[in-house]
Amino acid sequence: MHLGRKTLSKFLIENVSGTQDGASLAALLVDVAAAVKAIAALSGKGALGGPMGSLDTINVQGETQKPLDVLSNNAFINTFQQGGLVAGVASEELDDPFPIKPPHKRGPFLAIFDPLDGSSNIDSNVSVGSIFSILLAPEKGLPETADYLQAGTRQVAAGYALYGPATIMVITVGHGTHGFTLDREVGNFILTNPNMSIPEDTSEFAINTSNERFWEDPVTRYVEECKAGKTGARERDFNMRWIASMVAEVHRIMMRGGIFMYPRDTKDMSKPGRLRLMYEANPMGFVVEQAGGKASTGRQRIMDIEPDQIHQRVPVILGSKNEVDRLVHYHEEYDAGTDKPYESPLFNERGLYRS
Ligand code: AFP
Repeated sequence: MHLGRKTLSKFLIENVSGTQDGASLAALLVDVAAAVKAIAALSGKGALGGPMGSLDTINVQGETQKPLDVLSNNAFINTFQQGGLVAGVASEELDDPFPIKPPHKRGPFLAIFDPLDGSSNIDSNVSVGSIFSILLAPEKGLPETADYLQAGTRQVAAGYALYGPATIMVITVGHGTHGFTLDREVGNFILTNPNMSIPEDTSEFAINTSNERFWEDPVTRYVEECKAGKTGARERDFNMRWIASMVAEVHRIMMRGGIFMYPRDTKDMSKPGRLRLMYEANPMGFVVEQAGGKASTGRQRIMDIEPDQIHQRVPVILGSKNEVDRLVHYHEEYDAGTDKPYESPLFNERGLYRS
């Protein structure tokens, strides 16, 4: 039991609910936490909760849905519909956003979410998560798709939940990033990580190297330099991680630093990136920046992008400030034609195969 420690509700009352809009936002974040608790309970049952595997349905992304994708989506939608604090919702699992209609009450916000990120990991019992972004709704009428297409800088709140050994919820309303751990016995989120801070430097990178042949030169240069470790330009060894669950990668970076990359690649020229701007890159960008990190496409700050589609994809490079800056600089050099071609340490002055 954690009597005396600060619950999420107490934190929100003290830090968010100072104004009328703030009180509504605080109440909305309590609703988000309720959906997260429901999903934590569902995902925690594993195969005991019902069939695993895949459904016959395919979402708008062209991905086969899992039962837990659908249940998690329903958990968010039902919570938002009953809560009366949002005017509309958009989800990774829905083709189009939909407005809240009577008999349900509409509120002043728009909620955009990825109900279950990393769901390819469910069957192997690896951590998955939820990501959410909150925007202001138009003051009058039913929200239309165009109303959701706001740059990340206009988010009023964002965060994620990680369903790992413990369920963690990390949120920002623009005054730092704060982490809460679910006390399962009591059902409360407890403030365990106030004012999270991402170390500026790191020796850990995360990227799916199976895509290496499709990367642009600046990314290849950066990753090769990390892999060369002490024998290369960086003169220190790096470690690599890849979970294939963005929430788990971002949470690791929040806790100990690192850089996460899902860069632009040429694997599928119709997609300028793998990750989705509105419910992955923007909310994670907000959370990371509020913890002192950076989030970029390599050529532009993520949160400055003016969206043109609800399911828009973007390249994502985020995490420890100095490493993100370095990779952005490599993009600048590449675009200006001033970068040096990458030289494998195996063949350089000190390498095994000196020419
Ligand atoms: P889903 O939301 O469809 O589960 O996708 C998760 C994700 O977009 C992100 O969490 C991971 O970083 C990425 O997929 C991993 O994908 P790879 O299979 O390309 O490594």
